[in-house]
Amino acid sequence: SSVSSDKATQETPSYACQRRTPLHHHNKEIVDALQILALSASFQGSEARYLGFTRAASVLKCLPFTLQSAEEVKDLQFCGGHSKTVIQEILEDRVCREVEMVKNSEHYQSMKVLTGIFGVGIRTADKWYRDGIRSLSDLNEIEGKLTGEQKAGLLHYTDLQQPVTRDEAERVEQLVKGALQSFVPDVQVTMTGGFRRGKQEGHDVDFLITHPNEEALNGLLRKAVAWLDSKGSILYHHIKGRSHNFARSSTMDGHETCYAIFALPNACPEKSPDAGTIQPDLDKSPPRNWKAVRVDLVVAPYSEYSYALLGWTGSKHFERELRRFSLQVKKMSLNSHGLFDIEKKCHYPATSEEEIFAHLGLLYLTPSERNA
Ligand code: TTP
Ligand code: MN
Ligand code: MN
Ligand code: MN
Repeated sequence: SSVSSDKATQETPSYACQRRTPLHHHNKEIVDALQILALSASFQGSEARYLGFTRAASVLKCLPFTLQSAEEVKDLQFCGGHSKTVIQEILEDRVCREVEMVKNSEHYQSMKVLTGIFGVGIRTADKWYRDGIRSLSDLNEIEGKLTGEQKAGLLHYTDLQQPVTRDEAERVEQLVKGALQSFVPDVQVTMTGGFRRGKQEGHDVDFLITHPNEEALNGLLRKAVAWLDSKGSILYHHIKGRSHNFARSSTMDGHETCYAIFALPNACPEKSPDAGTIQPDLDKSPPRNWKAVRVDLVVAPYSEYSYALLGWTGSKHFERELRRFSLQVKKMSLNSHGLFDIEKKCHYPATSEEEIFAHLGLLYLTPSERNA
């Protein structure tokens, strides 16, 4: 009967792709706590608990007000009992004991460090943990067993832990465009991922590359990456070729993709008033004039471009919900190549993201409303 409980009982559509999820919201403290529990669940291999906490966090991101009393939590939709208990505890005590325990646990802390290495997933990290590995220095003992990707990840760990700023992302974009355009002047390059959703920083920079003439894309990624490599701009890369049997699975992505670590040159310093002053060089080692930055480059044929754009803009939870909605509600299989109607046995071509939302009977959401 109170105003606040009316707010909480407002209809929330059940799939995250049916609601607008802004980047900034009103319940950061609680969302952060639920996301720690989600991450911890995924570290323990519990997909169901990961989803439960992730869904609850995602619902709170859309609430148009800050939760204030435990009473308001009762009517929250799509929040499981466990999540509700966590939320109520935070509202009453400012902290949740379970979250504090997770944050202090050796498994969570080690898994966070180990999965933070480029090329290390949860399975690898957990296997290492069971072998007694706890920290980066422990990895020196098994250096010979690391993949090339993991060695590069370890070597550039400190840089890659630093968030990539929007300014840095734009300088990466100039590098990438320059390389691609030297081979195909009118190639289309779009920054996707978190930056397209409006984030001011990210863990990497994602790009989608296309051209109306599919021939122009043949071998382009390899040539552009080799060109950047020859200029010293690339610290590590591996290219996954285009796979042609992607249609079998809705979660597999078959686009040609380059996973890279760039050596991004520092921004030119602004001329300061004392630019001419001679500074004594006390430190003999020359300052490093670059930063290691993770970059993903994806090539999509023009006919699949809109699906690839939708699929690589994220967020990860938004993508997951979009595919779940397609399958469960529409009986359609969605991936970053296209949309297949399972009952009518037909594909739906699309020339824009708007068209894809329309095919699914969904209200169009701009990239900045997809921060689920
Ligand atoms: P990420 O770069 O991992 O995440 P992000 O850009 O949202 O956030 P961050 O700032 O941490 O970088 O992934 C970007 C999107 O690409 C995300 O929605 C998942 C999607 N994607 C893959 O990562 N791999 C794939 O094979 C496909 C099809 C999509
Ligand atoms: Mn990204
Ligand atoms: Mn990623
Ligand atoms: Mn990425």
